[in-house]
Amino acid sequence: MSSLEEEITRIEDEIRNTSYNKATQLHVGRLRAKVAALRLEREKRAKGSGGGLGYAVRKSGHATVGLVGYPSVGKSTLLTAMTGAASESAAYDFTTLTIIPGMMHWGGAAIQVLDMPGLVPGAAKGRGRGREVLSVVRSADLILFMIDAEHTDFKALLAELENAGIRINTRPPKIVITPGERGGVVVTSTVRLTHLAGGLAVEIAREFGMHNGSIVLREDATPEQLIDVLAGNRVYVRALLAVNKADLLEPAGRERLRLHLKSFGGLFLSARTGQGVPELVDAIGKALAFIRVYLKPPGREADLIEPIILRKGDRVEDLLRRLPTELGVHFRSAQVSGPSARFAGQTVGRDHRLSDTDVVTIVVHHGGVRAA
Ligand SMILES: Nc1nc2c(ncn2[C@@H]2O[C@H](COP(=O)(O)OP(=O)(O)OP(=O)(O)O)[C@@H](O)[C@H]2O)c(=O)[nH]1
Ligand SMILES: [Mg+2]
Repeated sequence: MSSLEEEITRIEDEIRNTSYNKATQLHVGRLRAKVAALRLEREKRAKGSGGGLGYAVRKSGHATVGLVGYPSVGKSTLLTAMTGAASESAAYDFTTLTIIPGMMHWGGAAIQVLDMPGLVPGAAKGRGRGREVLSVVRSADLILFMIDAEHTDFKALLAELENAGIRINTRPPKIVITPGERGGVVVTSTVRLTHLAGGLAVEIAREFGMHNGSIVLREDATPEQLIDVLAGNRVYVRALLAVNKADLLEPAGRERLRLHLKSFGGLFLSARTGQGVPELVDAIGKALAFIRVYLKPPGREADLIEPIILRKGDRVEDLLRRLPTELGVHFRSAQVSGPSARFAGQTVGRDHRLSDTDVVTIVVHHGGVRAA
């Protein structure tokens, strides 16, 4: 083990063994910042040595879902059940050694599903093909966690992703950091701080090499949240949980699992018999929050038959990416009618956020008005 790894483990142990209360708050916060800074260093080194090389997976379709779970929970069996793609399944661990893509369809959207090697504790530190798997997970639009009655330690899976900078079902913290040249670190907040009071924010910033500048907190953020913003390479991904092999579960076992999973919920299914699979596909489609946008060539009727599929929160620029490149290059404005427009035919720019069932006309420079 490298000394960097030893140092990380030592501090992680110390955090675990320190009871968290008012008196230790500052100390623990400092330790958390230190270990986060060291993890960042570890990532940099792994990349530098070529160790962080991801699998080459070409994203395709309207969104990508990553299957994440311990070995042998049935990820490959589910990929085949949902998409028809062949991915070997077998009754031993680590059957899948690379990323296997499949494609499924939901309400007009094509959804790419990625089957992956099983994840094991220590993945973030490079165990198994952990680092490669995690780099693919980072780029997914939705994570589907999968467990079964024999592999229920869902928290440990979450912790692996946490350690790799992946944040599940949460939004980015409302913190704005602006580095400066002099004057020290100035912390201001729009709310009363209960977790980062007493100079802790400044100390954490220092661990990340920030000695001057401003930190503006627009919520009562925790040390972890501040660390996330300072570290800067976090991704925020939605996730669903599937409990596989329901065909093997007695009602009592199912109830125990349901209690164990508590707030996270979880869809019970059997990848082998197909029971619960259509419901899962539906839940995935809904969670991906697709929207349909219709194009209207100028002076003509809108094509209300074939929508362009986008995601909730997408803007005109995301629509342009789906259209012939010349429209993006010569783009002047867009005219929008529908839920996102204040009035029919509103003229908007590239950063206008679109809504489901909007009708859009693209207006380009030179040659007058034309549309896709
Ligand atoms: N009873 C039952 N067995 C299942 C189900 N789904 C998968 N299995 C079995 O579980 C074993 C492992 O399935 P895989 O699909 O290879 O699991 P995996 O998660 O892809 O495993 P790795 O690739 O090794 O990570 C196989 O023997 C499957 O037939 C299910 O819904 N019910
Ligand atoms: Mg597999």
